[in-house]
Order: sequence, then structure tokens, then C-alpha cells
Amino acid sequence: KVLITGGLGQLGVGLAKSLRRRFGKFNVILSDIRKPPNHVYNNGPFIFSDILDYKNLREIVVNNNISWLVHYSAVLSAVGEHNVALAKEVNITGFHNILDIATEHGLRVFVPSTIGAFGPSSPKDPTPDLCVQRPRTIYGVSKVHAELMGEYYHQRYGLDFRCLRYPGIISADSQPGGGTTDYAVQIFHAAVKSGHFECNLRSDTRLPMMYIGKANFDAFCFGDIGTETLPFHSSLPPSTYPDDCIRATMEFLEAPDDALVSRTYNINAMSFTPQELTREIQKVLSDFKVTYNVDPVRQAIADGWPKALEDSAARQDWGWKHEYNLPQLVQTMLTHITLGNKLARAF
Ligand code: VAH
Repeated sequence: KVLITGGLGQLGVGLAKSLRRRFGKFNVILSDIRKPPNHVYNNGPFIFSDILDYKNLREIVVNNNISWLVHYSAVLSAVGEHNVALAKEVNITGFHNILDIATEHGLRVFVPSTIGAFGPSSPKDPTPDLCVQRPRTIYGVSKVHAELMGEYYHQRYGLDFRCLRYPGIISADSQPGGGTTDYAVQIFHAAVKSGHFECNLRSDTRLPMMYIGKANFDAFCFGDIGTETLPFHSSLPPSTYPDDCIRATMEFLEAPDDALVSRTYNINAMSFTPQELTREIQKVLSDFKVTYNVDPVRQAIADGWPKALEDSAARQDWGWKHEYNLPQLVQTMLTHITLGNKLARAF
């Protein structure tokens, strides 16, 4: 069975949906420290779990016969700079609990890292898997720590630790959690809702980004369905979940251990600036307007991040390949948000 911590963040519900389609609804347990909306309960088991409560977490792992642990709990880059103590507690102490429990019970553990694990002195374009990592955020520092600790526990104790460095993740039906790349999600909702967006990064800020497929929308409107019944992706075979982030995570989780030359991999899909994204959206919504009100904290973070990740090792070792580039991202996001809004109004 799989336990997903931080499951109510931007990524957890979508991943749970795919894992449940693959392994069965009751073999994937979503967890978080807050109460989910009703539709989450309808789509499979949810359990309260606080990663800072070692005993609670241990009981959940043992009582539910967990064998894979996906650790999504984290305080992200921008929020972390406004609350370093919380970020340190959740991203480091919380992570240590995960690491110890996974090692004690022989779990396969997936922990996402991020473009934020690199800093101003890392090569930027592209950023290789292995290079200088001196991030300037507590989020980045804690993610480098997670990478190093996970790899140490793998070599020292044989822990099946797996880590992907995600780009900024773009989702149609889940909100980002206070990161530096949040603008690239919010801009789509603003484009559909009001036709105007105030961007908090400079127009020329290039960052690596990746699309994550839909989850809440299906759960909310159609119950637990497969992609074969989605109006937009009926051409896809049922097994292919239309996205990049969840598919990468699933393929990596299921990759045979001897295929993994490393425990930590970059994965890359596309890179764009707010200006390029705006122009692509204007091809669909011609009177969409963007103004800029730069957030100095987020801009300083973004200026120290990669412009693109070099991911040939992931492509070679376990067959990673991206499917969504910028035009496809814009088409898919605008379609899903527009339809999602219409259906939400209809219910
Ligand atoms: C952040 N969305 O901006 C997260 C992510 C790649 C960026 O880690 O902090």
C-alpha cells in the first residue's frame, strides 16, 4: 500500500488518482494535517497524519501495511523565506522522521526535490544532475539536505530512496502552495476569469516548468473515472494519464531498482518566461492583458534558479520523456479551466 503525505497540496490528489487506477482505490492512502473537501473522501482512503508526530506516522505505516511512501509535505520556496523556522521544522525534522520510518520498515520512499535545490553558483542553462548546489532559500537548502541524506541512507542502510527534481508544476485543478513558480498557474485562471493578470516576476524570467494532469475535476464532476472517458483525451489509451509530472513519478516509482544508476534525477519538460507564456495565451484569448508588479523576494529566488534542467540520465536510465510543451500546455490548461468553471457552476 502507498501513503502520500502532504496529499492535499498541489500534487497529491492527482498522483493518488493515478496510483489508485493502477493499484486499486483502497491501496493508496492520502494524508495531510487538514480536513479535505468531500470529494477527496469519495475517491479513496484519507487519514490525518502529521509528519512531525513520529509515533503517529509509525502507527499509520504499520497499521496500514504501507510499503511505498510518497513524501509531498513541504514548505515551499517563497513561503519558507517568510517562515524559516517552520520550513526548517517541516522540511528537515519532518523529513528525518520519514527517513527513519522508511528505513525501519523497509519502505520505498519517494521525495521530490526541485529546481530550487540549485543556486546562483550552479550552471544555469542547462543545469546538470551533478553540479554545485548552493541554494539561497531554506527550501532549497532543505531539499539538498534531503537528497544527500536519502542517498546516504541508501548506501549505508539499503533504503530504497528515490528522488526527482521537479520543475515548476502547472496544474489546472489544484492550487500551488506558495512557491516562486505559482504565477504560471494563477495566470491561466486570471486569463479565463478576468482577462487580466498581475505577474509577480519580471517578464524575462525564464524557468523550467512541467504540466501535471487533472484530478480534482474528475473526482468532483465525474467520480472516479479513467482518462478514457475524459472528453479531451479520449484518444489516449486508458493507461496513459494525460500529463508529465504524475506519469514521471509513477514510471520512476515503478522502475526496477537495478535501472537506477542514481537515486536523484533531474526531469525537464519546457522552459518559458512570463512574456512567452502571455503571448501563447493571447493566441487563444487575444485581449488577455498582463501587467507586472515584481515581488522582490520571488524575483531574487527565481534569478538564482536554473533556466533548464539537463535530464539525459533520466531519459536513458528509466525511459523518461516529456509530452507537453508550451502550446500544448496552454491549450490543455485553458480547456480544462474553462470546462471546469462551467461544470462547477452547473452543480
Ligand atoms: C516553488 N513550486 O516554487 C515550487 C517548486 C520548482 C519550484 O519547488 O517553490
